[in-house]
Amino acid sequence: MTRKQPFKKPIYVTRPLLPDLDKFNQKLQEIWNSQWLTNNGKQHLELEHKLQQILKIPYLSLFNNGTIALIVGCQSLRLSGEVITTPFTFPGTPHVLTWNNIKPIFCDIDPVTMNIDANKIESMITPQTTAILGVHVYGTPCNVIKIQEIADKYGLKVIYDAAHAFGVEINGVGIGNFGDLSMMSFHATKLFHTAEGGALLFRDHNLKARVELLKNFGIKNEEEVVMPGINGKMNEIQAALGIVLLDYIEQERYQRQQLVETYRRYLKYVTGISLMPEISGVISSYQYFVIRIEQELFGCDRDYVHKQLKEYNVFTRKYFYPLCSDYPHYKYLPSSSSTNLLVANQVAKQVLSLPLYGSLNVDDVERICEMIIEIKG
Ligand code: T4K
Repeated sequence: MTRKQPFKKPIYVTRPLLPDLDKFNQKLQEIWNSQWLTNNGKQHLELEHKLQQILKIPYLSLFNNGTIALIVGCQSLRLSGEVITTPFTFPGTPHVLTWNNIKPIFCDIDPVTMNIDANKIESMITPQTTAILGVHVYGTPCNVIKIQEIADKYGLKVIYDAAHAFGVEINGVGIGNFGDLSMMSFHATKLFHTAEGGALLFRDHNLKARVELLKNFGIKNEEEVVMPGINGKMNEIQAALGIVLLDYIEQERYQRQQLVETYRRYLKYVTGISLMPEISGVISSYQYFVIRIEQELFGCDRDYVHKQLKEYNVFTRKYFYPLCSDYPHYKYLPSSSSTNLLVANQVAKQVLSLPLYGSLNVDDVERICEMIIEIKG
């Protein structure tokens, strides 16, 4: 069998959506004319308002990145002590707890959704627990109903890292409406982005004022600083990029959907590969397309496929390996033990995030699938 030809140019796991430069320049001209670059300017207000509508959420507050947004989110709910979370996520998630002087307690994950296993949360609650921090990994929603039931029973807050979940809905309800608040990331690698950026989404009117103070040093007015806030503000150039990109999002989603369908069509019958779950009633963010490779059935392991694909100029990513519970800062926590995290340890060795972005075409994806099948041999 002849080997498939490598791609001429590197194919990355993602590429940022970029607008027509002339359109962005027009926005920049507006900003130049206004001489207003940050601190709740016109672009900021416009983007905030538009996103509220698109994401179907009563309150949304823009930030300079998702991590600062989540740090402020924890502060706004006055979380302390211990927070139960998942080890199968980006480092930002547990680090946010650490920056708030909160101890992360790692709970195992569900073998299908790869999100925090709601059935295992209750056994991890202690008198120090103040909240549950779920992550909608790859945009797949957590078991939001069960998590809320547990939180209500024990008087805990619920906070979601929805970094991957732009535009996700459950039966028509925007994902930000679940829990006390959610964070979205608008990093360049996300479906919708502002180069760097993020937002907090919530329903409680009372939270709005506190979040706004916390993200602007706690400044109430020229003479009063009422709490130790931070600088979490999104600037006008970021916001303008977001506004211009909103016109491109639907096309980008459509293109990604075509690519995801192509991956599914090619890979669903390959022995040893399992695909991300499709959950009825859920609108996807098409943020990532992730496969799981089971070595015994596939014939070689995930690391081998990841390495071999580089030979074809395809740069996949192991989102999320290693587990956060294996980082030096967290590995000595009792909840980090491998016996507590059996599923997470297994999943982290299997996952491979394949290239997914709108400027990729269906032929490219077919070629990537054929390469994976060729590697299997
Ligand atoms: N929670 C979760 C669950 C998250 O996934 C993230 C971020 C956060 C919290 C924190 O939110 P932010 O504070 O970032 O708003 C990337 C992103 O930097 C990170 O935002 C994202 N998650 C994570 C899943 O992916 P890396 O370290 O993999 O990025 P990097 O630089 O290796 O980029 C990946 C690929 O993307 C590159 O191989 C090529 C392409 N790329 C990247 C950039 C930055 C481009 O083509 N152009 C670009 O400008 O973390």
